[in-house]
Amino acid sequence: MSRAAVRTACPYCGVGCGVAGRPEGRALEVAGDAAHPSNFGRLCSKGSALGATVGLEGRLLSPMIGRRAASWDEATALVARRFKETIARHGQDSVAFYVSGQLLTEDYYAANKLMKGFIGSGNIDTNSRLCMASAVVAHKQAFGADLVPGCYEDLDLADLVVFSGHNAAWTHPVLFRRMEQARTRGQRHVVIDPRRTDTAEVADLHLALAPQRDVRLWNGLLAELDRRGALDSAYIAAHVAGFAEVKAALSADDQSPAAVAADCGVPLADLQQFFDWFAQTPRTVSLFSMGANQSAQGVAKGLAILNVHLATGRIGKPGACPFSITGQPNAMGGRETGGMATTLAGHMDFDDVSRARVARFWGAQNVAPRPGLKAIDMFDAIADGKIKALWVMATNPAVSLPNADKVRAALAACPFVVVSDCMAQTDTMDFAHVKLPALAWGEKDGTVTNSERRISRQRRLFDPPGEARADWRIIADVASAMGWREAFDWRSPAQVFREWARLTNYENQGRMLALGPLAGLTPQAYEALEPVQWPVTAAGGTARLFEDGVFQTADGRARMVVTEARGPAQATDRSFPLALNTGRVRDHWHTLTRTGLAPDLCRHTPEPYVEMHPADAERLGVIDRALVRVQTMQGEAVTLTKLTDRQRQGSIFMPMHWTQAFAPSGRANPLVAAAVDPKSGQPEFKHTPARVRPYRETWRGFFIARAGWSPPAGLDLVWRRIPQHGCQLHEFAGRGDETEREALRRALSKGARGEPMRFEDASAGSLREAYLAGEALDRVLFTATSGALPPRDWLAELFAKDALSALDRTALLIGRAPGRVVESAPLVCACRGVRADRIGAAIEAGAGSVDAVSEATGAGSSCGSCRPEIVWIIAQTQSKKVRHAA
Ligand SMILES: Nc1nc2c(c(=O)[nH]1)N[C@H]1C(S)=C(S)[C@@H](COP(=O)(O)OP(=O)(O)OC[C@H]3O[C@@H](n4cnc5c(=O)[nH]c(N)nc54)[C@H](O)[C@@H]3O)O[C@H]1N2
Ligand SMILES: Nc1nc2c(c(=O)[nH]1)N[C@H]1C(S)=C(S)[C@@H](COP(=O)(O)OP(=O)(O)OC[C@H]3O[C@@H](n4cnc5c(=O)[nH]c(N)nc54)[C@H](O)[C@@H]3O)O[C@H]1N2
Ligand code: SF4
Ligand SMILES: [Mo]
Repeated sequence: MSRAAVRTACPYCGVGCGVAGRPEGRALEVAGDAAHPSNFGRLCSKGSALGATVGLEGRLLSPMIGRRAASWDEATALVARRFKETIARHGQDSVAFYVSGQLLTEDYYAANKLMKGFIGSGNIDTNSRLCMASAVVAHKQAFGADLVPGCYEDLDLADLVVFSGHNAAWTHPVLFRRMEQARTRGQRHVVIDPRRTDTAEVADLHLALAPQRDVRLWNGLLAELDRRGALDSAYIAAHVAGFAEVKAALSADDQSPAAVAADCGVPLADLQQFFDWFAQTPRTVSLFSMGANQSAQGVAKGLAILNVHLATGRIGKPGACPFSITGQPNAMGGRETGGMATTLAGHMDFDDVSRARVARFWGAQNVAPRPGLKAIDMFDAIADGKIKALWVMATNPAVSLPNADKVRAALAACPFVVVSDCMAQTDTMDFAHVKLPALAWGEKDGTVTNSERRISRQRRLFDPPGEARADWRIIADVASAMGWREAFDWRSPAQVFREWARLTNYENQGRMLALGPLAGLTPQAYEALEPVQWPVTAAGGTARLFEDGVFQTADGRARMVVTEARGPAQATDRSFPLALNTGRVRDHWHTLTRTGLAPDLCRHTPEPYVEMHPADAERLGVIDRALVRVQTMQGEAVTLTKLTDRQRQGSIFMPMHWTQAFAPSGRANPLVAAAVDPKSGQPEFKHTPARVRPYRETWRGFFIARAGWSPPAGLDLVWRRIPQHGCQLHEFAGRGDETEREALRRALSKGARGEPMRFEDASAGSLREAYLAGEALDRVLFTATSGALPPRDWLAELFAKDALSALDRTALLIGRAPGRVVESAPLVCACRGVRADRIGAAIEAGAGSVDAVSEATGAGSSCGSCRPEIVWIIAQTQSKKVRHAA
């Protein structure tokens, strides 16, 4: 390979892997960057598939006003005018920005400066409110600022890693692989998660706690460590305040292991095992993620973990720290620059001293006097008509906020909505009055900060397509048009970055967030910037914070804070007896705008589903892979069941990813209650009382066409779209009669040329229709009221043929594949394309370990994300054998 690789950073998760990209036209070959300290050359399935997502299909390439394309000058002027008019008429708090951890630091800095510095309102909040807000508040209370103590090296060095509500095997796969390596020298893993996730499957111990019992568990651990004399009293005496109060408060509850185990719904022996390991292992890292943060007691969950680490002195030492892991590639950058409504900028708050300092630095007369509205309140204010102009950047709130149909109604009612996105159509774009085309990953240039405070460069691989522009520039142009040209007169991301870095150093008496010498980067040095962890000093970056036991509080001591153990915000009851939990799947990213472009990433989990325990299913009379209604106080979804004993009885789980564009009835968030943590404003995505009922469709069917399609409104249909190579599969089901199916058939045939090949069997209630474009297959529709439908894979493959053979045509008409084709087994290894059946065959043939399966099939030999699933398949196969033998 002669082309030089461009070193950049992955746009997905907060691990922040380095990517070496070799562009050729719009095509891209990617490999892990062997020199990047986050991943040392590894990539997970999503990172490896980046090449499949950089095409221009579906991109927004020109500004749009309403339905017409507009020039940048016109669109910028309109946005500036409408924001100014709204502010003039209704005050500066009548406008808002809702931004995202998928913006670059430069974009974030620009957006925050415009809103908090010049418009003079605090109303800029980020989707990190849904993600990191609880951890941020916990850090501020305990350490005096939003500081993440540890680094990835601590995960290599730890002897015990505790995962609290963190499915690392799927959500931070490359980091998980690093820890798997550490296990070969004896590192132990304990997973605290109501579900037996892939992370739990391969752990040394899984505590399948009852939902929302984490505070009880961690408080119980603290009490037990105290009883055993396992706390570090010297560390507490020297560096911690608040221990006595916390200890006194603990005695309000029965902290005996038996009582804690009973309240948490875990076996006493397992809890004791966890306590033993924790007590015995100085080098312990406690990772916490969405199972902790996304809770109405998210701050308390974080604090309960920090309390234990402070009381044991396990912080600021190699292999020992509490570690809040970030989700998005630049969640951290937003927390630094002031993307959250609750901080001003650069870890400064709204006190008079900080406001005056930031005003001096920006040369701004009108710095926001107080925090703005947090995301949930912001959308409530939009619904109430208090916010009348909204600018959404790099996030898809119509899908990702709780109570999503209420959010959609708010967006629909908002007098002026601007959306900056790379894609022409998203669920949120549908509500935009002005659409602004943003550069996507591979086109934009700037910096991101990962979970371990490491700043990496995202570099440009492609020329900007169409009229798309960098987000920072779009913001700066609007700011200039609003009359603040001087303050936003940047020419390059390097210039924005330098200004941001200078702000971190500005009148800095003790803010640990400081970029030091980076404030003087030349354009060349910015271009060549190597990954570096803040705080940055003349000596370079800093891997670990608090090594000297000094925190960013007035007296330098960390604070232990009393945390009260409560249950879920909304308890289950007789009407809604099940606890609905939501989260992620391995190969999809959020609202599918990117991973939905890569058919190979759609194969591991092609469709939305609700996971439930077989015993719950039996009681409800539902079977595996049946359509059910999932209902909550907020809304209803119709989706397929997935029965598994990895789910706790009484709990169900839905993935968050599906959207109006992919599966309207499979969306999770119209169901989710918007109960928030009172301090952080973060919603309890992990717990909504729900019930499940059979759907009882009267017919099913599917439609395959070259392009994606959505049915006309008014039909009582359940459908989902599953991208394939070269075509799109749409699965349907409905409860209507003949007339409804006929209406659907007519809608689907619209625009088709020629006469269809058609077969109808009224007695069996089945219909098959195929349209050809020339000799090639153009679209097919199959429906049936009873009996099986043919394998979709066979039909999808026909779309790859330029011309159908006579045999293909006959097969189409009789509705059966020539020869014996079975529906293919689920894909396990996305990188090597290995399905479950081949893995099963290898195990049958004697492969008894992941390595042996990997040797035999290739599965798990590339990114390794599927290795926990292979372990699970081996266990399943072996337990089946034991059952047969018995
Ligand atoms: N594949 C993939 N990876 C991603 C993303 C993606 O979309 N796809 N998104 C990224 C982003 S933005 C984020 S924030 C991270 C999130 O990464 P994670 O936090 O690992 O992901 P989630 O699946 O949201 O939730 C984690 C776990 O919390 C558990 N949980 C639910 N309730 C409780 C509880 O009461 N207590 C405890 N202890 N656990 C509970 C859930 O069962 C779930 O397994 O992933 C990042 N990485
Ligand atoms: N039920 C449930 N809901 C959840 C969660 C959960 O666990 N359960 N998790 C929550 C969490 S942790 C998160 S982080 C959110 C994520 O939710 P979102 O932020 O809404 O999800 P994304 O799909 O990542 O949306 C990013 C959008 O930005 C666009 N985009 C990508 N790059 C750029 C860019 O450079 N510039 C611009 N202008 N646009 C860009 C993409 O096309 C896409 O439309 O979801 C939250 N919602
Ligand atoms: S773990 Fe995967 S998604 Fe996360 S940064 Fe690395 S390659 Fe990207
Ligand atoms: Mo997130």
